[in-house]
Amino acid sequence: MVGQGGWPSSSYEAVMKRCALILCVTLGLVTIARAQDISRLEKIGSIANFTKSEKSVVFNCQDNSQLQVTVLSADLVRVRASFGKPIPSKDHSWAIAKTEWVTPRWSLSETSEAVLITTDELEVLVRRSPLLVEFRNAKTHAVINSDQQPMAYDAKGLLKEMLFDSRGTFVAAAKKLGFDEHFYGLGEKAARLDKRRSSFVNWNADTPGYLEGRDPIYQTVPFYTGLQNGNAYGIFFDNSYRSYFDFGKSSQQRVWFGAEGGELNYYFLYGPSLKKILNRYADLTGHMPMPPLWALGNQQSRWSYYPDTMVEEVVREYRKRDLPLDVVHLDIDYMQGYRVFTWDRNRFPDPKALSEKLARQGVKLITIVDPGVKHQQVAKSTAQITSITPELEPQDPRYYVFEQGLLNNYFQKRESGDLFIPRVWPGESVFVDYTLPAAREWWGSLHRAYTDNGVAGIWNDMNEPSDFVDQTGRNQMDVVSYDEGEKSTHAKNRNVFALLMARATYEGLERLRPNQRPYVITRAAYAGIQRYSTMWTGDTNSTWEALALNIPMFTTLGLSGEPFVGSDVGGFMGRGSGELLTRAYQVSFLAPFCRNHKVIDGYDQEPWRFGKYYEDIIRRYLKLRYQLLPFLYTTLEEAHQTGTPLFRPLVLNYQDDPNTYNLDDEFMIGNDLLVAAVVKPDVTRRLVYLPKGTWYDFWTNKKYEGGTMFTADAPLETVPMFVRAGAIIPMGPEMNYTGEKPQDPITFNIYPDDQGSASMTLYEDDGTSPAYKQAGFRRTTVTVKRVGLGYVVTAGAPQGSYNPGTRKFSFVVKSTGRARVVTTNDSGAEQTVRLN
Ligand code: MIG
Repeated sequence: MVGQGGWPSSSYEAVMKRCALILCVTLGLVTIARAQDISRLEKIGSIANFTKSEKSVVFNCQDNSQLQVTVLSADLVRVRASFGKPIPSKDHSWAIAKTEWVTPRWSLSETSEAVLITTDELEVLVRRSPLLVEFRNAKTHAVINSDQQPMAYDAKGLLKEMLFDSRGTFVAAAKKLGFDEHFYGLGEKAARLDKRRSSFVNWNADTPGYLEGRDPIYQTVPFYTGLQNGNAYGIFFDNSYRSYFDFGKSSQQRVWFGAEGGELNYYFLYGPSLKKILNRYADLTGHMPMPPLWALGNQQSRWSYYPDTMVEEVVREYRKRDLPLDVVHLDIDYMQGYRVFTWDRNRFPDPKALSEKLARQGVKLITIVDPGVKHQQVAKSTAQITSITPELEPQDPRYYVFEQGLLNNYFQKRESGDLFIPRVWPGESVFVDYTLPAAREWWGSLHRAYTDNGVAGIWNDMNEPSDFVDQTGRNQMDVVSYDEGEKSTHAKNRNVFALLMARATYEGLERLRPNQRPYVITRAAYAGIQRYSTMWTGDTNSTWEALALNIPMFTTLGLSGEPFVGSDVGGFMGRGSGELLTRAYQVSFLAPFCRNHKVIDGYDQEPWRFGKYYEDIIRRYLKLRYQLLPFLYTTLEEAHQTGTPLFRPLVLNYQDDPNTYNLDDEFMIGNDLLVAAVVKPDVTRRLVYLPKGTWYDFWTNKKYEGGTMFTADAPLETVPMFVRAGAIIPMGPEMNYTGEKPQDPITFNIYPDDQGSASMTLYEDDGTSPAYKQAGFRRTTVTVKRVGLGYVVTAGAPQGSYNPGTRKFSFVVKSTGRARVVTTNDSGAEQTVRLN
């Protein structure tokens, strides 16, 4: 079988791998090697004078460069430089959610050597000659981060050959590398957790079958945190051009970052805690809205399930086998000739009836939507063009999406004025200029083709944007985007394409269904994506190496402001096995996005496909996920509020503990649940590290003293899991889909600490509507104290206007096995329970 777009689908993998290799060699290696020596670049001039305004200080340099330092909050300062010319008046970023800050108290002082800007938390010392910026703790005056050389730019065009667009000017900043400094973040990277001694490029790229070390891959999040001696800071280099980060790889002395154009524009965030930085970063680039509760349900996908009866069959199988399922995904073959916003009526004669049938079984539909709009001959008359006709018959010579977009000038063009015509799944295609507000609105509204048919969420793929003609993006360099009137080219806009497409999608779903929370999944992204979309890690391999990468990738995404992440469970490309699939579920059953997905020509990979032995174990973990929903949802809401992700590296909870700094095969959910997953074959035991404190084995309730390593049993049936003493883990009934049953009873599993105390605050809301934004939630704080030989449990008066009604709370003290069930009252009064 030969697929569309010229890809023989039977050898999809082979073709993609060969492309990947060529791309790596010709682009990656050559360009990175040349970029390494940034000390050759022209440095910013010394300070001639400066002016102070309400929020900023503008430094005028002897070479006509300008540096602006703006105080946004006591722990957030923006640094913006322009070389050889004044800072432009246009100041816009698609990533930034908050531009109006209440300026905190700050002061300025100067000496002959330097100018000092002081807030309650930070000191920014700007040395006059040479111009060097240094950040210090305002209280201790300890240096947190300082320039290793003055900010620089490529005045002489030394790096011209390296640039994707030779009209750009390379800009860079260099920081001193701490002897024991560790680095986290940068979004989606096929790399270990601690980025020290490695370097990266950001340029959104379609990279099927990527291996560890492949760089760049799909997303760009130019935000990292540095951690030294328990002190953390963050740097968000908000520049969407192709960018570079080097954490002490090319030099023992410095960390540097730079970009192939645009401004040297970064935000400095001071902790000292990582959680505080993530909170501030979420304020700056946007908090993740609450996704619908069902998005935490188990999801199943395949390239591709069709026709409709096949989709029903998959769901029937799930139900027959008593396996939980909330969502089925439709990949590209549901469309009529890969035309987005159409249905293939032979395969899906009545999508609405299908979604209704599935809904009766508690299952939702998600459809894939690619950016490529089929380039199709325009009709003679424009009479019908503006009417919405989502159904397209196979013989229909017209395609409403192409015609409307063309008529309204929404498609990307080259500088010559010609339409830009990439080749993707529909063959010759066009892309929308999502920087145009009207085009975004139009694109969003097109989703009626799905919402009218009961589709619950949208999956955005190929949005790097991928082009089969040339995956590097070089063929797109002269594509112009409106970009707020700037008419800028691909060099600036590639990395924000997916962000804007996701935004159009999210806002469209919000308009089409105002009472439901939108749900979007994306492959590519730029910083700020969390405002609109959740994400998955693209085309992974069904290998142990790829599974091992899941953990540092999920935790790194969490440390980069993207809390809702996941990976194709079992891996996308290649063969896989029952053991691999089972171990993959033991990682992903606690990931926010838990979706099994498989390439077109791979082995079937649904949970039962490798036999009953594996299926039974997988069932146990999926059931446990559903029981843990009250805990997961509470932790998800914390991510929404504070920017602290659910799926955490240990360092996020224990940043003073050096044992956690490069721990790649353990993770935590929230503050309380630690998982020592198995990501190697044939394992029955593994070494586990528990941070200082007391821990309980989740399965046996056996107590452990942390701060040490030990060997834990880890047969295929049992992934080692531990609960922090002092925690309470709320669990609901077993379910096969969210909402199948009310959360009744809720069992509060109590793990007392050494003083006999424990506490937690349960978060609940209706799970679907935006009412949570207006206090439509319920928070119930449960506290436990040891009194004499027993325990006293207090369930505080709930806060918020959401009322789930009367139900049962069950309290179980895990250390003693004592338990009691009470019926809650509706009235909102505090309740006290004794466990003697
Ligand atoms: O060129 O839609 O990452 O999940 O199944 C491949 C087909 C396009 C790539 C996605 C994958 C999806 C596949 N897509």
